[in-house]
Amino acid sequence: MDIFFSGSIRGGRDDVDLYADLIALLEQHGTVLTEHVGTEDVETKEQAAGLTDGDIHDQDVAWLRRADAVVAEVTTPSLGVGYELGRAVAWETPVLALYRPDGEHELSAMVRGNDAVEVAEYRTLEEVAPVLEAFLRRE
Ligand code: 6IA
Repeated sequence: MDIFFSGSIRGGRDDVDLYADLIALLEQHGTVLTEHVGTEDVETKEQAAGLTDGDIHDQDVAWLRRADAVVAEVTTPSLGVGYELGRAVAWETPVLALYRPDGEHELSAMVRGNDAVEVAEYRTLEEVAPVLEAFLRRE
């Protein structure tokens, strides 16, 4: 199973270590196409590799199209994550949005109010592991 993990980059990197932990959990269930989202210095690395914003957009949309399931961490609001969720929903790719209610941002109604998006609230990694397993087992 190809899994697209979506998490904030330019929206803010406060949760990058959590993204890495979530990606490690997801790798137990399939191939994560977007491991770089959990890499601390993704921006520096990609700048060094000479990737333009156009390259990044085109590559990400291609991975998103290929994915069997999308898992997004949506606690840190991100335009890119919201865009990816919208495209995944339009393609009818199953989407799980993980949200920590203790954060400083209320979850967008465009995510929580979307029947095509499964929203799971959680506080700890231990809590989220069975949620991931149940979601991916269904897909
Ligand atoms: O708006 P955001 O940057 O927070 O959007 C984050 C989402 O867009 C992630 O889920 C990624 O799939 C995608 N994305 C945004 N920026 C990048 C990126 N590098 N590399 C890969 N995926 C990205 C930006 C670094 C640049 C300075 C070279």
